[in-house]
Amino acid sequence: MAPIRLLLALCLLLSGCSFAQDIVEEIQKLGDVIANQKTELMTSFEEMKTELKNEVAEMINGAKAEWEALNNSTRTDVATLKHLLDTDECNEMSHNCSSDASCIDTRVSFRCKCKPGFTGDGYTCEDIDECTERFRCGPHATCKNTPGKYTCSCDAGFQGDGKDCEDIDECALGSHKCHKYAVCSNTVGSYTCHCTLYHEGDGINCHEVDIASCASPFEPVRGVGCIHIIEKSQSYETSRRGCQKLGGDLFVAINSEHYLRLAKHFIDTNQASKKKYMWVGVKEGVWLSGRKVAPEEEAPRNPTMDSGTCSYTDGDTSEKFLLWTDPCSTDWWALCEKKI
Ligand SMILES: [Ca+2]
Ligand SMILES: [Ca+2]
Repeated sequence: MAPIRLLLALCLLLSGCSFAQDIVEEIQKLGDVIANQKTELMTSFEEMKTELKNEVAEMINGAKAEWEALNNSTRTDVATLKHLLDTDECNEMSHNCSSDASCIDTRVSFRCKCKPGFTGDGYTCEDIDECTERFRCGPHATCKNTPGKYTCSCDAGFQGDGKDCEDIDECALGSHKCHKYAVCSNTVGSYTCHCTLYHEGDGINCHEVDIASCASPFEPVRGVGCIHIIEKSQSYETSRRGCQKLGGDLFVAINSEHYLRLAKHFIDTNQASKKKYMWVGVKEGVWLSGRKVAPEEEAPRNPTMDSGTCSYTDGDTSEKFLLWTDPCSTDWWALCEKKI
């Protein structure tokens, strides 16, 4: 490149010609391209060399075997050669290749080649432990070495083919082991359980705790919380404001069990027999906590939670406590709760 730079320097000195600089830049670019191609060629050359070395090694082994076969033969006439030429050691199973190798018949003998997944000279083949190499399996998967192969299986808490493993949402699938009075939260690779309000424990086992007292006019309901009913027919929003004025809000179920627990209380205390409808904390199919109404919480004949609808409890059911919907402007009583 030095003579070109000299030429450029001279050219600039004499006439300030810019085209010479362009030429130098082009030549430099060309130099870079050639350097890259050289690197690529060297890489493929190295690969070819390794492949060729292996092939040659196999051929030498084969030739050695042929040589030994000839030397070991007790006969020295034409019939010997003919016999050797006609014999297919691979088919006759008279070869001594490894059981993990393929036998290849040659003119006077045979050669052995380790099967894919094995390494060696063909007479002795060892399994390749693919699991020692990184990235054989995907993230969140475990590699297991097997003879000639390997397997990838997703770790516990994940599902997939071993290359792509996705977290299992145990809470959505219902495959969790949370207690019925616990809330399940999905995590990557696992999940957690937390006992619901007025229950305590490790989430797998939850037991009820006593509610000592509630601020008036709220009353304690075991396993549910502090509850109060406003016995005045008003719209959803007005009912909610009524609960809030008392320091609480419309009742929000943490899960279906929590809800059924309150229903049982209403049946036990004859509240259900009053056949009064009460607004609860559900608007357009979503509890005020943000939880969507579960299918088992919806009344079977009124399952639509359309826009502009709010939910009330049908206190007159004898076994189930289900949500019904009405336009939010309808006037019903209010079922309030106050967090302790
Ligand atoms: Ca293997
Ligand atoms: Ca999970």
